[in-house]
Amino acid sequence: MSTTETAKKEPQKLDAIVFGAGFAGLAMLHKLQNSLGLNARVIDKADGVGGTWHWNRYPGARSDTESWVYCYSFDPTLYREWKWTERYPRESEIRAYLEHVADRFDLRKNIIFSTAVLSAHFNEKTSRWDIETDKGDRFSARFLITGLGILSAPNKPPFPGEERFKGQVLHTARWPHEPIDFAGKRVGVIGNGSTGVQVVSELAATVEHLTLFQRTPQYSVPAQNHPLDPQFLDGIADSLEPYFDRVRKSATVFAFEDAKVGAMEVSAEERERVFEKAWRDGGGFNFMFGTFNDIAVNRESNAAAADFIRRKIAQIVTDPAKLEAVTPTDLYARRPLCDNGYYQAINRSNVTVANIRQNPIIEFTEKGVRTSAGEVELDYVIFATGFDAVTGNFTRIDFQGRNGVKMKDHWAQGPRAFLGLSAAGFPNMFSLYGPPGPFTNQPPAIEWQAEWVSQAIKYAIDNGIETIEATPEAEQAWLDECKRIEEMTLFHKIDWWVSGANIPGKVKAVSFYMGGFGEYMKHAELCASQEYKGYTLSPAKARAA
Ligand code: NA7
Repeated sequence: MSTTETAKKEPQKLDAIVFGAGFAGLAMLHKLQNSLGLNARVIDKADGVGGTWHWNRYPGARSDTESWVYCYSFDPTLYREWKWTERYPRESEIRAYLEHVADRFDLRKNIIFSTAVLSAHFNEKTSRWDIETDKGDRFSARFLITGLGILSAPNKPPFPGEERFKGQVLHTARWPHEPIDFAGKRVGVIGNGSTGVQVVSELAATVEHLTLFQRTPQYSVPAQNHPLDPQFLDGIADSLEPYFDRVRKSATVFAFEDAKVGAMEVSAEERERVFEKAWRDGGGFNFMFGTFNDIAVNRESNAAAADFIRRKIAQIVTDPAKLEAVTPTDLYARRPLCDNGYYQAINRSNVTVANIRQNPIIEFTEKGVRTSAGEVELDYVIFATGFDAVTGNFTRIDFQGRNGVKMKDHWAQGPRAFLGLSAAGFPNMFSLYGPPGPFTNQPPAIEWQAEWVSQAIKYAIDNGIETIEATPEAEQAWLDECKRIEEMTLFHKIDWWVSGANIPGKVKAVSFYMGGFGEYMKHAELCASQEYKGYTLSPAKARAA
């Protein structure tokens, strides 16, 4: 044993350890601590709760899911006492909600903040997880649950010369806690996904000039945000269980009802009426999944939706050059966006769209950014370039399962895990909203998974099971099922973060189960009801033998 090893702290023994203090980590800790009475800890590198919402504090940041379903439903009193103020909650309101949850369920005492997990190794001698942090803390935990988030490891593409830029460079997913006054400033925004669209919509009216560096134009529909009547929330609280049961049985776990007919099954007039209504009702997922049931799978239906949105953009953006720049022409098959006045912001005279597909960014200069069309002088450059999504946070921690197999090697050809929860060879480890798992509004799906995992843990404890571990066959069959379904969708035809294509060199992979959450729950319930079919359950005596 080396001197460094002898100097290490003694590991703290835990029943369970959870990585991440966002929606997943808090729900899981509540179950472990308050329902199962286990000795559990959460570790998070942030200095507060919130997960991705701890970091994403950029101007305009908010969820584009309705607040009343962007929350937990497991406790009727919690649901009734928390009054969301707007249809779509701002980042600060989501954080305040999660802080409230942490206090209400007395979770903080078991959360270790400002600490990054370096490694988590499965120890075959003890059948426990050995964890080390950047603070030198060590833990030995029987169960390991990750709530790492699929959209939290920032992607910041490198451009030459950034160090010589005299202005300030910011990334939306690592936004400073102090407010920044952009009044009178020249601001460049790189990226126009959900984040870039929010930043541009919020900042355009404040700044002196905004330049959007856009590579691929996107389809966005109005969010139609509005204040909420507390009585409306009380109405949902009155029938919480059936309401959330319906929400969870829908494909994407949003508040709207799934569409029942295909776009080509109705007349052109009816199609127009449905799209027009959805445009007025607001919401990106509503537009894609609440109008017709085949926008994401049928090219003709997809083209009809795309054509409708393009016509709407043309009614808002009056400058022909800008209109051409922001009008998408490809499939409407990325994550559906919605906005609070994005195209109106684009239309402003103090906003320029730099087409960096045509004229790529060459470098940062002292004064700004140089594209092949020339130099743009700027005070701030905001990277809204998204995330090393889905697997980013898994590959940044040194996870090692049985036989020292590293997660990043196990996932070299893309993520694989039974039900998105359990990778084969990684016993007693569960990943909430891990890949390949459901493609949904997350909080109600996450809390359902947290309950499922807590039941699996209880089952293991009650039945003297030392390790519960997905079989390679179940893992492969699940991946095949995810692939089969994804290949039926148009999402599969697009290069974006869902397939890993936004990160140069990353293997294109199947990251989600796109069969809808209702079907997902059936798979997971069947597994549990058949004594965790798809898992190998090893009793304690097997190890002793
Ligand atoms: P997204 O959706 O991945 O969008 C990132 C944007 O940044 C997108 O417009 C990209 O253009 C652009 N981008 C990425 N890399 C580059 C480089 N190297 N050069 C120029 N432009 C680049 O991230 P968001 O944060 O907006 O949203 C991610 C999810 O978070 C969202 O779906 C919500 O669920 C929350 P591209 O389209 O690749 O041409």
